[in-house]
Amino acid sequence: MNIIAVVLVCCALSACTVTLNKQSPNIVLIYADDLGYGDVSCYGATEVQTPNIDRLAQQGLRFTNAYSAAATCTPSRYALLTGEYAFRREGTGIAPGDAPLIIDPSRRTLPDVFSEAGYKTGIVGKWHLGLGSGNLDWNGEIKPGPLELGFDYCFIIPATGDRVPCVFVENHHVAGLETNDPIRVRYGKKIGEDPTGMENPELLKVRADRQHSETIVNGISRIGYMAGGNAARWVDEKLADVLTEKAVSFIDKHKERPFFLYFSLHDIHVPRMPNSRFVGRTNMGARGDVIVQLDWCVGEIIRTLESRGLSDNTMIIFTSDNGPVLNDGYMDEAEERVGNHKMAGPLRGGKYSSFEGGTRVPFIVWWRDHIKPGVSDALISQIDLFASFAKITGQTLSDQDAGDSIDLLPALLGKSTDGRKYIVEQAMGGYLSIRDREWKFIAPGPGPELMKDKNIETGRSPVPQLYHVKYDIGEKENQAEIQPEKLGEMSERLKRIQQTPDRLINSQSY
Ligand code: NG6
Ligand code: CA
Repeated sequence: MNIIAVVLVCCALSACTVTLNKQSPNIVLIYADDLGYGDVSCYGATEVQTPNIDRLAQQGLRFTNAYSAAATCTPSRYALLTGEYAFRREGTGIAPGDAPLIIDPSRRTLPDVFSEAGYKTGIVGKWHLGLGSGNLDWNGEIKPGPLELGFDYCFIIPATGDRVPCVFVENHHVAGLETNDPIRVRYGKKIGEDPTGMENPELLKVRADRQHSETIVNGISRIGYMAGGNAARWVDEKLADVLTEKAVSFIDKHKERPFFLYFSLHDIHVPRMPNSRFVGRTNMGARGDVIVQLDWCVGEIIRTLESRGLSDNTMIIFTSDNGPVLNDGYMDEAEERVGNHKMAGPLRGGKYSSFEGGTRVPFIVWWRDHIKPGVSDALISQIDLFASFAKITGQTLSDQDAGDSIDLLPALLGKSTDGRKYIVEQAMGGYLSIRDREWKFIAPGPGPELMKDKNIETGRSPVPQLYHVKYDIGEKENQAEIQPEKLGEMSERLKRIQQTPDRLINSQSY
C-alpha cells in the first residue's frame, strides 16, 4: 500500500469510529443511596408509590438477582468505577470525609472507558471515594479527584450528607466559596466556633447519635467538624433539586454527542431531609418521603430525555449502592413509622449485612425500542457494568483492567438469561459471602450477629452458613451441615476468587 492509501484507510477507520460512537447510546447511571430491594413499588412496596421508577421497569428490564458489590457505599462505588472487588485493596472501607482519593489515577476506570470511546463524562452527586492526596486544603485546588479519574465534569457531595464538609465540589473547587471566609475541616477534634450537636442540641432539627453530633450545619449535626465556607454550605432540603438541575444541565450541554452521566443521588441516605414538596407524601415520615423525592429525580431525568428527543438513544440504569437501613444515626422516626413497609422486601438483613438485604438491590435497565420490557432473573453485579459498557462502546479490556468485571451485555439487554455463575458479596468489615444461581455461602467470622442500634442482622456467625437462596430467599435454613459437598465447593470457589481476578477464572471455566 502506498502512503496515500494508508492515509485514506486510516481516515476511513477513524471516521468509522466516530460513526460508531454516535450510534452508541448515551448512558445515565442513576445511583440511589441506601435504597433497599423492597423500597420501590415495582419491587413490591405498597406503602410508598414510585411511579417514575415503575415506569422504567414497565418499559425496561427489571432484575431480581442484581447486586451491588458491597453492603456499604465506598467499597461498592470503588468496585463500580474500577471493576475490581474492593476486598482486593486496602483502605476501601467507608471513607472518612477527609480521606485522600482511594483510586489510583493511573488505573483505567469506567469513565476512562467512555472517554476513550469519545463520550463526554460527568458525575453529579455523591462521591465518597476520597479527594486529594492527604491533608487537603479545601480552599485550593482539589485534586486528584473525579477529573483525574476520567470524568470531564464533576459536581459532587465530597463524602456523604452526614459528613463534613457540607459543600459541593465543582471540578477542582468548592462551589460558591468566598475567599474571605475560608473553609476548615477536621475529624476527631473540634475546629472553629460553630455549635455542635453535643453542646447545643436545642439548635437541632433532628436529634442524632454521638457520631453524628459534631458540627451543626443547616440545623443538622454531622460526623466531623468544619468552620467557615458559610456561603458554600448546602441546604439539605434543596439537595435533590440542586443535583437534578446539574444533571439536567449536563445532559443539555452534551446532547449533541454521546455522554455518560453518573447521577449519584444523595437520597435516601441520612440525614433524610425532604423538600417541603415531599413532606408528608407517605405515612412513613422522612424515610418514606425521600423515596418519593428520589422518584421525582428519576422522573425529571426521563422527562428531560424525552423532551430533548434523546429517549430512544439513551440507556438508563437505575440501581442502589447498598441495602436499606432504618436508623443510621438520626432520630427521624424511620423506625417508629415504618409500619408494614418491608424495606428489603423478602430479604434478610440490610445495609452492612452479609445477608441478601446488604447487596441485592433494585436494578432496572431502560433503553426504549432496544430492550424488550420484562423481568430478568439473571445473576448480575454492578461490577459487571465496566466490561459491559466497554463492550457497548467498542472498547477492549486488558487483563490489567477491571479484573473482576464480566461482560454481561446480552443479559443487560434482555437477549440472554445467563448471568454470572458466581457473585461475591462484601459486607461491612470486609466479610465475604458468595452465591451461585441456587446457593449462598457466608464465610464464618467473628463479631456480633446483630447491630443493636440499627436492628440489622449482620449475617456473621462463628459457623459457616449455606442457604438455598433460590427457594429460601429469606436465608432461614442453614444447610451447611447437611450439604457438606456444596459447602466445600462454594468455600473453595470463594478462596479461588480471593486469589485470582474473577474474569480470568471465568474465561477459563465458562
Ligand atoms: C457509618 C455511619 C453511618 C453512615 C455510614 C456510611 C456511624 C455510627 N455511622 O460509619 O451513619 O454515614 O457510615 O454510609 O458513624 S454509606 O452509605 O456511605 O456507606
Ligand atoms: Ca450507601
